[in-house]
Order: sequence, then C-alpha cells, then structure tokens
Amino acid sequence: MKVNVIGLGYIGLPTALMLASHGVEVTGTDYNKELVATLNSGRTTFSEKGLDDLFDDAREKGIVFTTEYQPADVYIISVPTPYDADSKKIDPSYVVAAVETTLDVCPEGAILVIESTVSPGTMDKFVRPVIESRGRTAGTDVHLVHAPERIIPGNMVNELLYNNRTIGADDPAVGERVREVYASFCQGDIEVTDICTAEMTKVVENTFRDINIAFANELAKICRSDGMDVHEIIRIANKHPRVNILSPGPGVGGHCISVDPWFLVGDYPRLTNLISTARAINDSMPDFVLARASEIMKAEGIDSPSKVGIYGLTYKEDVDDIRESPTLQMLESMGRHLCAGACRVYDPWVESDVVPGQVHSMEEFLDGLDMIIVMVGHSELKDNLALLGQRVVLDTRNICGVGERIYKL
Ligand code: SAJ
Repeated sequence: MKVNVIGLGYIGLPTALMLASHGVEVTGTDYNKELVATLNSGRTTFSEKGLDDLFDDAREKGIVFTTEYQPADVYIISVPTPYDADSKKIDPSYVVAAVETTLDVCPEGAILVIESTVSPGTMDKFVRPVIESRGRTAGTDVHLVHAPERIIPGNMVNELLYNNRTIGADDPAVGERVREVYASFCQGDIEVTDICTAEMTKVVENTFRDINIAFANELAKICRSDGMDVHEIIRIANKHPRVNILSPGPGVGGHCISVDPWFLVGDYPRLTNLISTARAINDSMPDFVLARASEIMKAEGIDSPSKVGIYGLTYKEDVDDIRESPTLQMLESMGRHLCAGACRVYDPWVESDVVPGQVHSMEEFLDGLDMIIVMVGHSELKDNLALLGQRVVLDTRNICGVGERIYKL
C-alpha cells in the first residue's frame, strides 16, 4: 500500500510522519519548494511537542518529501480550506487544485481521501465535478473519501494516536480500506459513515466549541458589568455533572474554530442565528480587552501606551501559530484607532518580526513597563509568574492568580 500525502502543513506533515513511522510506504508532497527543501535537509517546519522525534523516526523508515505528486494507492489531501470573508462560504480552490493534480497521476482504482475540513456538500458540489470533467467516474475509476482531522495543536502527536476518527465514504468497502490505513497508527475508534455526514460532523464539532466559548465570553461581560468573578462562577457551575463551560478569553483564533462556523453561516444564513451570534461575541473580545485595558490604565494612572506591554501573539498557549490570533485582531483594531505600534509586544514562540513594537526577549519586553496585558498563557510565563513583579496586569487568560494589581477580563 503506497500513500501520497498532499499538503505538508500542520495536519499533513504529522499525518505523513505517523503513517511512515508505522511502516506505511509514504511520500509527502507539497508545492512549496522551500518547505520541501527544509524537510529534506532534516529539519521540521513548525514546533510541536513530539514532532521532531516522530520526524527522525519517519526519515529512518524511508519517508520521501517532494514537490511532485506520485502514483499511489491512497492520496491523503490536507490543504487549506479558507473561507471567503464576504460570502462566508468555503473557498475550495486549494482542494480542487490538489484533486486535479492528483487525477493527473493517480492509477485506476486509487482512493482520494480529503482530510481538509470542508463544509457539508463540498465534495458533491466541487470535488465530484472535477472527477467527472476528466471523464472519470467516482466510485469505479477513483474513490472519494472524506476523513476530517481532529487533532489539536499543542498535542497533535498524542491525539493522532488516540483520538477517535470519522471516515465518510460512498462505498462502505472503500471506507473499510481507508480505516485500515488509519488503523496502522490510530488506536481510537474509527467510525465509517457517508461523506456528507462526515463533512457536517467535523464542522459541528468546531462550532459546538465556538458556541461554548462564546457563552463563557458573554458570561465574562455580564460578570464584569456587576463585579462578579466569572472564573469562580464557571468553576463552581462545572461541578454540576452535566455542565461543562469553557473558559472566557481575549477571543478565538486559529484556523479552525474561528473559521468553520462561518461555513454554516455562509450556507444556511437564515438558519444560523445562534452560530453567527456566537461568532460575533467571540470576535468582539479583542475590543473588549482594549476597553478593559484603557479602564485599568485610567484607574492606575498609567497615561501612556508605551508603558503597556502585550504578552503573546499566537492564537493560544505553547504553539507558534499566529493565524487569526486575538492579539493580531486587537492590534488591527488599535491600528484603526491610529495607535498601532504604541505598545510593546512579545511572544517567546514567534521569532520573526510580524508586528510593530515587537521585541524578542522577556528582559527587553519587561524593561520599563508599568502594565502587561497577558493575551496568551504560554508556559514561559505561567511557570515564572514572579517575572511580572509588581506591575499592573490584565490577565485575560486567568493564569496569573490573584493580587491587588492583577485584573481579570
Ligand atoms: N479558547 C478559549 N477558551 C477555551 C478554549 C479555547 O478562548 O476554553 C480559544 C483558544 O485560546 C484559541 C481558540 O479558542 O484562540 C481555539 O483553540 P482550541 O484549543 O479550542 O482549538 P484549536 O483551534 O486549536 O483546535 C480545534 C479542535 N477542535 C475541537 O476541540 C472541537 C481540534 O480538535 C481540531 O482538530 C481543530 O480545531 C481543527 O483543525 O479543526
């Protein structure tokens, strides 16, 4: 069984490595020459717990990285599926392009597995027509499968091994063959269903989380308006056996939870009131943090944003991914108020310069600051809270404990 993984990003790379390290013959393909060259030089392209060891093991077992698509029995396509900012609908162009190039090389009877998250109906609306336009028939010449990923950045390797998975296929026998491929490493339950159910299930999972976080964020606003402690209230409410409220925070980032619910809003605009309201609440949080920061600055007599530092640029703790991050959203909002670059910004996980005012060491960051807005709860800070000293802190992640000068959302 030969597998060609198409797209070596946050999902494709760990998946390709995991298959190779479990004895499957794998080629990883990406059109980005630089990325392929980096992998071939023996370096990984992003930081993730356990990834380097897995990478070394997969290389020893013969994984190949190339920019070319290869003849294979199974193709696992894990390319980005962004959404169109205006229509809110999925932009399937990367998936479609990958399927087209796959069809140029794939042998008769090959299985095309789409791992990228897609909105319900995408396979029917956009992928099947590509196959038909080539004079091929889905279900006989090539087989279509949707096997959405579920792994969480920060714990990807572990979750690849132990999470349950969903496989959607037209033909249950093909679903079973794909189950065998994933079962080479996956120790969780693997559910085989039809394609549309798999598409919808994936989007539903991330939308559920978005709504739960929006509820927590709305509670934070209610509690703030009347001096109640939202974290204590959620902690106690969650002792109820059937309540599990997530944590309020400075917003929802990443390329999954802040994106996937829009697919439903885009496709079902008249049926998605709760979902679009949740999106709006989560998107309002960076501005809520700004308003809270300016309130605290007034109360503490801090008169210049140059005395205020923003800690954390990534979308969550202990990852290097800054896509859609609440801090970037907040800085954009500050830019609209003509104060971009007014505050110092630091993130130990982001080495390149991505925003104005960014510094690259904790010492440089803390020097001369009166106030810190903690946007991300990286372990670097969580494990060294003494670094904050006597400064005023706006702790949007509730990691800094309590103190006279520690303010919460
Ligand atoms: N966040 C909160 N409060 C919380 C939890 C998260 O504000 O209580 C914020 C985070 O800080 C972050 C955002 O939400 O900005 C999303 O982070 P996350 O850790 O909840 O999720 P992702 O985006 O890293 O990964 C999600 C996961 N989906 C679910 O948990 C349902 C993961 O399993 C999926 O594989 C991934 O999306 C994906 O690729 O779809």
